[in-house]
Amino acid sequence: MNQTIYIGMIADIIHPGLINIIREAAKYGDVLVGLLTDQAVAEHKRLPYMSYEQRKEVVENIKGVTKVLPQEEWSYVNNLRKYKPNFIIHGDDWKTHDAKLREDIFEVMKEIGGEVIEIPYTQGINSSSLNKDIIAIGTTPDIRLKSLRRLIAAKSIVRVLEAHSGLSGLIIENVEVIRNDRRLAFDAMWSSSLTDSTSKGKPDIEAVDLTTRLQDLNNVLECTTKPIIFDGDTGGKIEHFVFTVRTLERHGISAVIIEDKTGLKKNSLFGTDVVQTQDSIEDFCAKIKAGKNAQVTSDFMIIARIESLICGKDMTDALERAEAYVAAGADSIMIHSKNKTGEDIKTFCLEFRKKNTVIPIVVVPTTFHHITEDELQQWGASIVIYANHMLRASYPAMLKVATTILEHQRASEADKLCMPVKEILELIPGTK
Ligand code: SPV
Ligand code: MG
Repeated sequence: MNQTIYIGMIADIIHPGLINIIREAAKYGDVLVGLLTDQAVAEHKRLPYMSYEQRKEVVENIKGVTKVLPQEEWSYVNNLRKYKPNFIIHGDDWKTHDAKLREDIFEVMKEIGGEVIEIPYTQGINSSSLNKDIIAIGTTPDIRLKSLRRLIAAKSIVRVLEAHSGLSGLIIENVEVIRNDRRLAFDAMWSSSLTDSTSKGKPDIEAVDLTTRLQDLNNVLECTTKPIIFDGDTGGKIEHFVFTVRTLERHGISAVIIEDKTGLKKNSLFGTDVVQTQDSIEDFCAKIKAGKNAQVTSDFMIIARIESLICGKDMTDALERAEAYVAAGADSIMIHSKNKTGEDIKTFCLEFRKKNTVIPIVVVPTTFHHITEDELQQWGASIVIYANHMLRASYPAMLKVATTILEHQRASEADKLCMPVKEILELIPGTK
């Protein structure tokens, strides 16, 4: 039997550095490529541009590659133990930015009696810098639309933040934090009826029509690549909703959430302080079905939002509706509440999960904000939406600056509250 040599890679972008590693590897024996799955990548980097199957097809056809195997985790360790290659090869750049990974691999190769080959890193080109270029290249409606389902499949919980403008979208696109060697970033954006209406000085009562909301959403689409979940309010009349679905799909929006209310919609966070009329199960199911029949792609998602706990109904009603909406074809359900403890959401999730282990649950912890993502995920939630925070953060900041200018009748004191002019000038690439 030939000697085997293992290479771990994502292979979203094939560049001369990768080809060089494969060429070098082939000198040692049969080349086994451990191709990282979406799941393996998701907690550390952006999802690859291409799906696993597409990347596999590319790598299988590269000269020198003997076999492509899935690597399900970021760490190579399990695959090395499983396939016991005689060698593993890696560029020597991991000494600086992947020291822990390098250390683990040396240990496990020693354990299985294999050898680590390090080759000089190909200067001037690597996947991370090319990744930045991919963002600059942008995306297509089709790729963006599909990416929400891929994220749900790949991640333990999909993290979504509200965007109401190109600028707020840009922050969501780019902001990241490194914690325990993991890259934390937002996965997707929420186009909120509350913040879309409020930023136009209008109440959240479906007074801002779809065409107007799409104008602002278009600004977000122009400068971002991450998927978008659209707050479709009640979905309106069934006859109108089918057009909404197609319009959103055409724009590359991944999902619409519609809530089971009827008549004049008021924001859910008013709870029972205002009149909120819940739709009948039958009529809302008809709306879900009509939407599902109208969509063109199989990737677009219609998410049914249950307002029982907002409208003063009980858990049994919420669970009964969840089952009915899923039976009507909803791809996911959102359960909403304004209770501050989160206990009702927890009960709902745990009960729903007893019967249904696959349908993604969306939660919006605006009032129960002390609950962590880990906890939500343990309850069975799949998507967490921070639904209004970008607008809520900007309003007090703007108000403070406006008040400070008035108080001092000059801008000097307010200047300290603002970002430096140089920074705002350079914020948007291509400004100079
Ligand atoms: C929104 O963001 O518009 C929502 C969530 O629908 S909530 O405001 O909590 O109703
Ligand atoms: Mg809303």
